[in-house]
Amino acid sequence: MEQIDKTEQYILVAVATGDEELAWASLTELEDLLKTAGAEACVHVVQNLDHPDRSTYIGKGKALEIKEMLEIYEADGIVCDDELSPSQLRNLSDLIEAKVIDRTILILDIFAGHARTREGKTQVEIAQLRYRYSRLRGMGEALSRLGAGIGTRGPGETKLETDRRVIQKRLKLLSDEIETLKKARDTTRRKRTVSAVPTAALVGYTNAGKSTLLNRLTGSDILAEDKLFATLDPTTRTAVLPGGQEILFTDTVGFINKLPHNLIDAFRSTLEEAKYADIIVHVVDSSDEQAEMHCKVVYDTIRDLGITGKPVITVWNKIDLAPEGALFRDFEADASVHISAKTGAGIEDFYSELERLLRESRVYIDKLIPYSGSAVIAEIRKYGQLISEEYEADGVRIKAHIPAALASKRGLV
Ligand SMILES: Nc1nc2c(ncn2[C@@H]2O[C@H](COP(=O)(O)OP(=O)(O)OP(=O)(O)O)[C@@H](O)[C@H]2O)c(=O)[nH]1
Ligand SMILES: [Mg+2]
Repeated sequence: MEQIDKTEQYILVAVATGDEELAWASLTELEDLLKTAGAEACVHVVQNLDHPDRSTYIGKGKALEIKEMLEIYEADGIVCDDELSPSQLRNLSDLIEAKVIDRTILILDIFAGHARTREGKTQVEIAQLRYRYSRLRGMGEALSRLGAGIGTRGPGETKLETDRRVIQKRLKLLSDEIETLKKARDTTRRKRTVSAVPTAALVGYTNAGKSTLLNRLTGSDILAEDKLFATLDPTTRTAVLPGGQEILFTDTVGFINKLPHNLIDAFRSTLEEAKYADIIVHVVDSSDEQAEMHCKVVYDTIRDLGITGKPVITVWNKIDLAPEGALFRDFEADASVHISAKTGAGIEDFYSELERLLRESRVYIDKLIPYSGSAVIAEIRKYGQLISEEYEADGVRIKAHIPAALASKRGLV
């Protein structure tokens, strides 16, 4: 008989420890992730528990129910909406005698499929190998159940390594490579800082419309599509604002609820692009029912990355799709605008708020500060971005970008 290749089918499973609504919404997102990875969901299951079962994630009774459901739906396995511990993964896979995927494997799989640059691919492979390495011992059976689908693909469709010693060697090699790439990235960034052109970083939840906005602002043509994590590698493009100010916009990888820690660590150098920006442009999909939760995730993630103390302009995007009369508020932002990156509506407001914030934010100084002014020097080091410091006979020559408020307070402009 002819073998027909069918799309992998999964049952999606979540444990609700509080708000059940949130657990269902999170499964909807998990289904989007699964589709992006090229598989399909046949049914969603939520179990209410005080906390996930320590040894099997869901309760044993529930697991046996799911085992029956797997037969009825002829599904390939299940996807759990949290990162499972090595023993949860093993025990659950043994109980249901089928493939168990967790949220982390799924996200890593998508990243592997979307990485384009050498840095992106290396970062993903590091995250994947670290995840595998911590789960190899005693996991032979559960791993072999993964077969050849989700969870086994490295960047560029390479097969992921399964031997502990080989993994360790490979991790060392990849980490060295990342160090080299990081140096190159730092150099490029330093060149940018010296040129004194301000930078705005577009950050936001995945699929919010960051790349679409970058394309509109800079007339570029980078990939923007209705997929989660379409962008992995930061892209920087220049633009000139209506008032004549030149500016650099950087598009970055999107965030998601429960972003795997391995991934944050591995992607730190690209995620941190926003750390060196003068302004954060926070893009939100205002047509998404979960917009409020998305905002929270974005603020939590940027705080985790140490990106604080920068002016934030929140862009409520996709206003063409948002429900009429909906109220969008972000109390953490310094400015808020409503736009559609797709139709161009509201872009003028965005420009004028951005120009206002830029004026209020940072200025470039090149000053000789006498040695008696050490307190001022300390302030510049603390609050500004230092480009260079040279010790001369009469004092320290400092080149830096500093907050406009500090510059005027200390008479540096
Ligand atoms: N209707 C409408 N669709 C939009 C708008 N902005 C973006 N989109 C669509 O939303 C989808 C996601 O847009 P992207 O620009 O790829 O989103 P992103 O934030 O870069 O997403 P990732 O790179 O995956 O994190 C695409 O299908 C866009 O066409 C908008 O203002 N209105
Ligand atoms: Mg994008």
